Amino acid sequence: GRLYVNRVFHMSADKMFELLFSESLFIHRFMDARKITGATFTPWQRDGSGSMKRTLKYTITITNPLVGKFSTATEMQTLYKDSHEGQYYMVDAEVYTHDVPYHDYFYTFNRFCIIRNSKHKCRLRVYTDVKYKKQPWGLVKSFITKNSWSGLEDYFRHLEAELLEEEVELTRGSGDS
Ligand code: YK8
Repeated sequence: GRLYVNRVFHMSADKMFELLFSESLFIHRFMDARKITGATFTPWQRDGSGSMKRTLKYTITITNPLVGKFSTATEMQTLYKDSHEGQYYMVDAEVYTHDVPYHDYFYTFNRFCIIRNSKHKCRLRVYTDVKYKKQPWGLVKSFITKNSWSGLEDYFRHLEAELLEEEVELTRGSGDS
């Protein structure tokens, strides 16, 4: 896998969790900017193991010329029970893109770790991996992997940039350090 984001942000761990994992204005604006439409979110619900789960469905707009312009997607998120409010959050997201070529072979696994640094600082780490449900032919596999990495890199670079913008908004005039 790859580590796409690994940086300290000038906001609390709670704030970061709220921005990314509630139906925040931030995430709605980010989805608009990525042309991710028709998003539905189930509420966070506790499962048998004590973790929390929710499911997102949306339609993504794809810029890769090899692929159709749109795909529906399902994202299943798990917030681990050993996450401690205010201190540490770990969320795994499995993303299935239903309408791209070879969609029945792979999905994307994203792991988000939000770690409290101090009252007004946290570290965000995003690790992503392309996972295979069945083994495709070697050439197909490298094709899928290569095209997934480029799309993911673009997405997480943009997410990081938008979080940095948000950080500026949040710290403006607050005087915290
Ligand atoms: C989520 C991974 C692959 C897919 C795409 C498919 C190429 C098909 C390969 C062929 C278009 C928001 C991606 C990047 C679409 C976007 C997905 C996003 C960024 C040519 C064989 C959508 C995170 C996420 C996970 C997986 C990404 C897809 O929050 O290349």
